[in-house]
Amino acid sequence: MHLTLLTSLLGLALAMSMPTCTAAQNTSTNAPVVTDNEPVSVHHASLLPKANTTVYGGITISSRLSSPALAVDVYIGGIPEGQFLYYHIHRAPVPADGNCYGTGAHLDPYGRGQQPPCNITAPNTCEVGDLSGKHGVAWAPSGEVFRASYSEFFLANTPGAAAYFGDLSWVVHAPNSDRLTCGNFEVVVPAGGAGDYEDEDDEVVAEWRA
Ligand SMILES: [Cu+2]
Repeated sequence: MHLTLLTSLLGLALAMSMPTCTAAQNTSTNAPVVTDNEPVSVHHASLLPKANTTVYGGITISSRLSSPALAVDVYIGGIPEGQFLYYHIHRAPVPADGNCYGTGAHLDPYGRGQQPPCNITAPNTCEVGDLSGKHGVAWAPSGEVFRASYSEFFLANTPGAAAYFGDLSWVVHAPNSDRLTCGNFEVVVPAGGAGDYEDEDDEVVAEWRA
C-alpha cells in the first residue's frame, strides 16, 4: 500500500476514535442516574459553628414517591459580603475533633476526579458529591440567606449503594477552597422507613404525564 494512503487511513482511524464532544471526560466515570432510591427517606446535616467563620446552614435530602430523584433543600447564611461559597458532599464523616479537613475528598464513587471543573450543563459528568458544581454556588446579599431546592439524580439513599451519602458529611468552602465549616449527615427517616407517607406531588406528576 502506498505510504501516504496508509498514513491518511491511520489519521482517519484516529480521528474516528476521538470523542466528538469537547469535554475531555472519560464516559466511564459518568454518574448513572440512581433509579432505585427507596421511599421514604430524610437525611439532614447542619454545619458546625466555627470560630473562624460566620457561615452557618443546613441541608436536607429526602426522597419522593413521584420520582427516583432525591429532593435537596439547602440554606447557607452568614456568607461574607461579595463572596460566593462552594459546597460538596465529602467521602468521609467529620471526625470527632470537628476538623473539616478530616472528611477527605468529594464523594466520587466513579473516580472522575476534580479536574477539569464540573460542567454545570452536564451534571452526569461531575463528581457525585459536587453539589455546587452541578447546581450553582451559594451567594446572597449582605444579611440574607442563600436557599436552593433542586432534584439530585445521582445520589442514593440506600446504605451500601455506591452513591450513598447518609453516613457522610458536607463541607462549605471559601472561594479559595479553604474549608470553612462542615457537618455530618444524620438519618432522620431511613430509606423505606415510613410506611404511611403521602406525596402531594404525586397527583400533579401523574396528571402531567397522562
Ligand atoms: Cu468540598
